[in-house]
Amino acid sequence: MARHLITSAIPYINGIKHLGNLVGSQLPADLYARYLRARGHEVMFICATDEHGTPAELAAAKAGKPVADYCAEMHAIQAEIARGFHLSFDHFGRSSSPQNRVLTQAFAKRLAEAGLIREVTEKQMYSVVDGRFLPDRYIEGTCPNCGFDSARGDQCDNCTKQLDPVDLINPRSVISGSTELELRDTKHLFLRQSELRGKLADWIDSKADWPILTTSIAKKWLNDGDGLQDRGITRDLQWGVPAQFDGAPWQGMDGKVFYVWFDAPIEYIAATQEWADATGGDWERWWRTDKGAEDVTYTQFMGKDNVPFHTLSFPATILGSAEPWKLVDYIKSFNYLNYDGGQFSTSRGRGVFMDQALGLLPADYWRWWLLSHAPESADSEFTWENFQQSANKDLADVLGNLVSRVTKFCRSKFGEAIPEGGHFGERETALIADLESRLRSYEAHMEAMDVRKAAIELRGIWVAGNEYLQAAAPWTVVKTDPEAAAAMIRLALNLIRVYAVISAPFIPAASASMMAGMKTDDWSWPASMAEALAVLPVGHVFEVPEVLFRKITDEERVEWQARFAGIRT
Ligand code: B3M
Ligand code: ZN
Repeated sequence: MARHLITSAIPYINGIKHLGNLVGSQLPADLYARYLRARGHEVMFICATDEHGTPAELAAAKAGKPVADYCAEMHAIQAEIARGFHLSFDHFGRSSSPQNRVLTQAFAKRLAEAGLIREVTEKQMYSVVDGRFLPDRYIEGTCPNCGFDSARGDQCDNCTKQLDPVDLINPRSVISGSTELELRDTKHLFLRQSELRGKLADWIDSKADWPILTTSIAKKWLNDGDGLQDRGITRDLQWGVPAQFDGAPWQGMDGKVFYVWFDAPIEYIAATQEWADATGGDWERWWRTDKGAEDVTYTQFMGKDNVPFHTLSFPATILGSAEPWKLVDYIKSFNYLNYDGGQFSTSRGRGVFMDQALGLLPADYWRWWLLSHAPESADSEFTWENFQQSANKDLADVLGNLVSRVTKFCRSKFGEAIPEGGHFGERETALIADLESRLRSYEAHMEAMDVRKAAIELRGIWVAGNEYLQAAAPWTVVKTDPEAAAAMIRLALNLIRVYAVISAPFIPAASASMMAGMKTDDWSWPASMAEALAVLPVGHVFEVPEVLFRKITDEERVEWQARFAGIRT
């Protein structure tokens, strides 16, 4: 059995994420982690909140709270919602942890010793009234590209153009609204990423098996973008990892912190240290190739906008340190999920956010729809019609119906135990052979992280069971040949356990209900279908489970569509 390190991109702390964020990193990472655990592998699944930078400071100010308090509260909320979605993190850390502070400073020191950090004095916007520099989102003004009057210092929300604070027309401070701004000199640390171009190119070239989406973005930035320009890794902010060297401020860096994108990926490692400190576990065997991590397979999950940071910047930190850290082996990236004819919008509250989704329906409905429509080869779109149709058909009509029909029929004709008598005929043999080959194909898709293909195959496995029952018709056969009907039902009851086991990565709560109904905790993955379909022996007691999936009504669909169209209150 192998060891797998899995990380999901760590969500920003400033607010609750929408379903598009969820399907782009945390949810597929959870699917993969659950699958690998079910196959007997040792898994370390890490996520965290990304707590530094201007978004956190500004959101805290808006909420009227000290930023540390704000982050602690939001972390607890995000952790609770993650539990609601059954995200099976081994640890959900915080980038503001003491572990991350120490590690981030240690990386900076190593990079400085390797000659990869230079000091740059540059001009930045300074607010006289606020008595401070205004990095990134602390400044707003008119977009030079589209004329939008509330463009932020780092990006225009209207036309999405990346901006520099000095590009803005009529700039003003977000803190005070003051326009009394001037350009002042400020000193920053720059990471000399360009020095690492050769190493990064060789490393990326060696990853022939990466998805096209990942490789194309990596190569674009490596070759013709400005992705490898030396990059400022400090900011004039208070909240963050202080730009210190051996516990003392770097000369001239007093009161400055590392840029949020410098410390955020380091948190993958630091969060594993947080886990180790909390549990007594060993983090080094996951991350240090001199301490056993050379046997680890490391997979990262993220949306496409995060790919440059994970294929260039973070590897530059790791490679530049010249220390034996584990580098990522495989990067699974995702396109965007759109919402009902437009985009999800956090600022305008357009679309369904994670907390709201759980208020409407249990997590498994969302997990199934999102994963079976994951934006892998292209952007995909959430529509309420599609969601209703897919939940009602796949979950209620196909899977849920099979479970309830089989268990209820058995209860009424044979009682609540696996019935004896009869034997399998041609139809059963054919079903078992069909399921066997479908299962092997499902496994192959899961191993390749082809999420949609895996969902299609799983649905095919559910459908095959239904079609078998339809054709075998034990409810008719029982009238003339009860022994033959008993054999069919014995097979079908065992099929419920098999479905629970193999479906759990997608729909863990429903799977747990199915297992509880079958009164078994034998979660062993089917090595062969013939054996797996005989695990529950004659006489094994079960009970009819509660309805697994209810249907979404047309009234609900219409009401929800209106409710989530815009402006979140
Ligand atoms: N927080 C951006 C995002 O949530 C950022 C990811 C960090 S991964 C180290 O999309
Ligand atoms: Zn614009």
